[in-house]
Amino acid sequence: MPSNRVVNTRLPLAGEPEPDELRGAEQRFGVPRRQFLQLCAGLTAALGFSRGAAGAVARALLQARRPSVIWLQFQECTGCTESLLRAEHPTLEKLLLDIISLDYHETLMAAAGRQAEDARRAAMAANKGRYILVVEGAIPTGDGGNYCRIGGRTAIELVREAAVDAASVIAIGSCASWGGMPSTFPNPTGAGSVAEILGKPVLNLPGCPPNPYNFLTTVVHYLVLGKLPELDAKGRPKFAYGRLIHENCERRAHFDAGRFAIEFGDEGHRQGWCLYKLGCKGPETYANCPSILFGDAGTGSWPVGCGHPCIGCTEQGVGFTRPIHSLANLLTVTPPTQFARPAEEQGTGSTLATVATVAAVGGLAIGAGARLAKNIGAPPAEPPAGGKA
Ligand code: FSX
Ligand code: SF4
Ligand code: F3S
Repeated sequence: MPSNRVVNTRLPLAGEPEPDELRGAEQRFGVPRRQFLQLCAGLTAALGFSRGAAGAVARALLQARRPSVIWLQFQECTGCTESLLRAEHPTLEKLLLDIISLDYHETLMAAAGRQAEDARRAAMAANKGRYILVVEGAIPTGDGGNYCRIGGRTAIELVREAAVDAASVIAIGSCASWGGMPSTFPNPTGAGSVAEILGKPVLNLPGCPPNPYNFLTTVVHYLVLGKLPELDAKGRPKFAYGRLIHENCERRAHFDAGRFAIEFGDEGHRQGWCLYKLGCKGPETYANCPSILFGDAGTGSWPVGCGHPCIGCTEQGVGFTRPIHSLANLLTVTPPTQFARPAEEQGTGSTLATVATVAAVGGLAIGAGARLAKNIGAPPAEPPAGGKA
């Protein structure tokens, strides 16, 4: 008689932690060990490491010394913190808050007033030269910095003081990366970026809000290799901002075939056609939104997937600068060869782990992996009825 016993066919990762350590991971992070290892494989692929490095990533998460993080907030809406806390991927926020030592964070700490000020100073002194400074929000420079004072001191003074003894500085969100929404014309408060105020490059994670998975991946890179990931000319990690949204968008086949939504709610919009003519800035915005999605809410959980044009929130000079419904500049025109054929409809979606695995196995960037995974099993389909634009 055939046995009903479920056989575990998963191949162990090279350098995978011992079963005892993995049991510890279950208790510590509150996720089954298989899910934990899948997440590590996803992080490994997102970082562009070879698949064999997933075991080392898992070990680093379990064994590395938790880096101290001091998180300052200035001119912003707290969306960066909110998006981190609302992350639903197997307890991403739990994992993140467990692998770092969040020693100062105004929104999350219980202390207030003088106690909070003392806590910040104590955290900086105790971790001198070793802490990661994360800054959320722009820094207002107008009127001598008077538009943002905390404990009587300006944001300019506070960020400069905290940066002196920081091992690394991360500007999280578009506000901190390049001024973001507070710097919208005519920028009455003189909102500027962290890099401008410090007068030196920092790691920027733009997005309004930024994707928390990119913050987690940056931290994991730091844990595994002891340094921050490679950056582009705008200080953004290449693993997350190396490709245009337009290159990995599930609606790209419609763009290539000339099928556009012209108005919200029209036939093309309802059919999921390209949003370029509604002002989508995907063709000039570098970010991995279509590949890693938001909130782990499944296929389509990103602005374009929900039917709204990308406003270019990660891109200085695009988001909060150009009118939302003006046409984007097309930085690239011809599609790479791995793109879906124009007649092909999108598939049924994929989990992050599937995407990561496909990307890693195929040796492709995660975005291309996502496209591949989304189209696996989706037969070529006739274009939907209705006129082309
Ligand atoms: Fe808000 Fe953050 Fe936008 Fe800014 O995210 S979501 S206004 S980037 O600094 O809190
Ligand atoms: Fe996607 Fe926007 Fe590019 Fe159209 S223009 S394919 S909706 S990113
Ligand atoms: Fe922002 Fe566009 Fe991504 S609006 S969240 S960069 S899809």
